[in-house]
Parts: sequence; C-alpha cells; structure tokens
Amino acid sequence: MSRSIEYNFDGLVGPTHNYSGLSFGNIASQHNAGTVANPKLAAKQGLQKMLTLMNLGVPQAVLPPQQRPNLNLLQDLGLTGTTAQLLRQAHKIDPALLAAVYSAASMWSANMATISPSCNTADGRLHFTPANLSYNLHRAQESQFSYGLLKHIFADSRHFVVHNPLLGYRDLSDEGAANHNLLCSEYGAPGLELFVYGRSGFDDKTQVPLRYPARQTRLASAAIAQRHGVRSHLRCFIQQNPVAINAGVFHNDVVFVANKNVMFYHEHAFLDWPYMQQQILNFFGGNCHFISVAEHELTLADAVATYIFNSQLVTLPDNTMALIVPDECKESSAATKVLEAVIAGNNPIKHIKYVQCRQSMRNGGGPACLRLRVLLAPEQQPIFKQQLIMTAGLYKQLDAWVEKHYRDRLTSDDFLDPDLVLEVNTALESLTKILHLGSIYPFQQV
Ligand code: SUG
Repeated sequence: MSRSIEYNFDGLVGPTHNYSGLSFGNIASQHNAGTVANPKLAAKQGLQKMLTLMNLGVPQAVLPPQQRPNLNLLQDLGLTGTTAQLLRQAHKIDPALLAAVYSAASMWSANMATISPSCNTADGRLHFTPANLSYNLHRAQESQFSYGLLKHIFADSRHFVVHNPLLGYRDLSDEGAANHNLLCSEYGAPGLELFVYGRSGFDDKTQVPLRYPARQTRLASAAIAQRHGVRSHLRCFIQQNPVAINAGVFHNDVVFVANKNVMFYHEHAFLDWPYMQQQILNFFGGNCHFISVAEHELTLADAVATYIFNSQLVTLPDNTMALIVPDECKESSAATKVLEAVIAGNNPIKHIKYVQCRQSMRNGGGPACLRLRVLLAPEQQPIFKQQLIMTAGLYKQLDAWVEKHYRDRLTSDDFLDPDLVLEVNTALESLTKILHLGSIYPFQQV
C-alpha cells in the first residue's frame, strides 16, 4: 500500500428504523412522520449500496448501528423499573421521547464526526471529533457511543486522535462531516478544509430570520479546526445560505458535494461564494472544477426533493470519478438533465451510478448521508479494525443476518413491546460476533 486512499464507512441501518418525524427542518422526516417503515428493506438497501461501491473498486467499510431503544438515556432521565415500565413511562411523558430513544439515526454516519487527514494536521496524525449533534435529542444521544466506537476502531494513538465531542451546548452545535469538505489535488496532499456553518453562535442577532434551524455553528467549526491542529492556511469557513436552510437544507451536504478538486453544488448553497471561490481557485492555481447548478436549471426545492447533490462523488481505480446518485433523480426531468450535462461536461466525472436507498431517503438521508469518509495514509490503512472492511463474504453474512433478525414493518405502535427490545439485543449480540467487535453495547456490559 503506497498511497493514501479514502474509505467510505457506511452506517449499517439498525433494526428500529422508523418514521417519527423527529427532525424539524428536514422536510422528508416531517412529511413521512407516522408512516410504516421497513427496517429489513432499509438495511438491505444500505448493504446493497456498500456492495455497489465495493464492486466499483472504491474502499468500503461498515459501522455497526447503535443500541436502541436507549434505555440508559431513560434511566438518566430518572425513569426506573423493568424494560416494559421504562417504555411505558417514556411514552406517558411524551411519545416523542419514546420515539427518540428508538431512533436509528446513527445510520447517517456523515454526521458521526468531522475528520482531518494527517497530511493537514500539525502533529501529523488523523484527527476525529465526534459530532455532539446537540440540536436534536434523538441525535445527541449518538455522540458518546460514537466516541467510544471511533476509539475502538482507530485505537492506535500514534496515528489517530479521537477527541471528545464538543460540549453539547446551543452555540457549539456540531453535525459532523455533513458540513465539512476536504478539497485537494490528490489524496495525501495537503488540502483545504471547507467548514460550513449555518449560524455564528453568540451573535444570532445578525442572522437573517430562519424558518428552520441552522444546526452547525461557526464557533463549533472553528473549535474543531483548532483542536485538530489544521494548518491555518488550510482552513476556511463559509456560511450556508439562509435561503437554502429555509428550503429544507438542514445539512450542507444536501446542496454540495466535493471530491479532490471537483465541486458539484447548487448556486444558492452559500453566502459570499464568489470570495471563497477565488480562494479555492488560488489554492489550486486554477486547476479545479466548479460544477454549479443554477436555480433556473434545478430549483432548491427540487434539489431537496431529489437529493441530487447528496450523491457520493468517488474516485474510481482508473482515476475517473463517479457520482453515486439516489434513484429519486430519475423521477425528475430537471435532475436528469443536470446529470446529463455533468457527464457531457469538461470535468473528471465520467459515470453516474443510481442507487436505491428510499427507506433512508424518506427520513432525509441520501447516499452521502449514509457514509463517513476517512482518508488514510499508507501506514494507517492496515491498523484500523480490518474486519469492518466490506468484502463479498461479509456482505453475504450481513445480508443473512438482516434477513434473520429484522422486521419488515415498524411503527410507533411497536415501541411499547418489550419483545422488540429482546429481538434487537439478540440481533446486536450476533452482529458483534460477525464483526468481531467484542462487547461494545451497553446491554452486553451489565
Ligand atoms: O438528522 N433524519 C436525519 C437525516 C440526516 C441526514 N444526514 C446528512 N444530511 N448528512 C436528521 O435530520 C429523521 C428521524 C426521524 O424523523 O425519525 C432524522 O433524524
């Protein structure tokens, strides 16, 4: 292994995937609230996407889901008793609390952490900050387990640093890599880290009125760049356009994707983009590709409906790039036209691959939300937990595991059933064996 490569770590969809409408400002989540979910199909769609990437020759790995329902959280909130009693009390306090502890949202691993590659940092190590996700309870409960899991997977402290999540506080609200991009000429060459925020933190009076929440603050992004030791000329910060947030762009990766020196985005993604564009041009000495889509070609509303920019932009073994696009784009003539123009254009993107992740999409999570990118230098590649690397054999095992343990129908009516909890724990117990992860889950530690 002689060069840096980028792994996509996809979050395996957990057995309690459901539609509870917990994310205000995420239009799909709100729209599909209360509908019947199919966790089995959701997990299989996710696995199929991983297999597709692997078969394209793109390094692929998998992350286990978190334990749900999160009974520890209910106990932290002062509830006591048997599992059935805990669930009943939570429901009585508020059905949304019960839904939150059942949330399978850790599947969207783009929100798991922000990562700075070792070629960018002062100490030459790869730095992770697990996101505090402090805006929503159903997501904030992910951060401590994510921290432990990252430490477990990337255990060698000579190469990897896993920071604590930032304090879970309104003005330090952090949603991870969904608001962070690495721009570089080659993997392994120092690159610009583009941190994207929705509001500053502390000085909210200056903000344009927002209909929906701005989940990432500049204060959080700046703190992450600082603790990672990203060299100062490699950090830049830009604000999301409030118009985009108000159209349902709750994370910037809904309107912007980049890989190496190629950027594909909606023209209304950012405030003050011309200035930043100039900085990026200077960084690359002009050798970069801005593929900007104008509102008259594709409206922000259509960008949110199709998730065209939530595609994964990946480098293939022959050094061309492919866009891994959600199937929903086929249903929009505007999106289809945009994709045709991308392929015909003078840029490295030569392939479009459609993937089906509709179960996740109905909660506002497209292909790019489901993966965490980790750029690894040659010496780092053999020292993370290798059993998480996707192979044809692992795919088969995981698919059979899902087939055996997952329900094909789940609604909030099922949440009071303690048998569901046992079922989930049995599934997770078996998963830790397949992935050789040891006792990572709270229920395995009592
Ligand atoms: O945080 N949906 C997630 C979707 C996250 C998408 N990730 C990226 N864009 N990178 C969210 O809003 C819905 C859960 C529910 O409604 O039950 C949810 O949490």
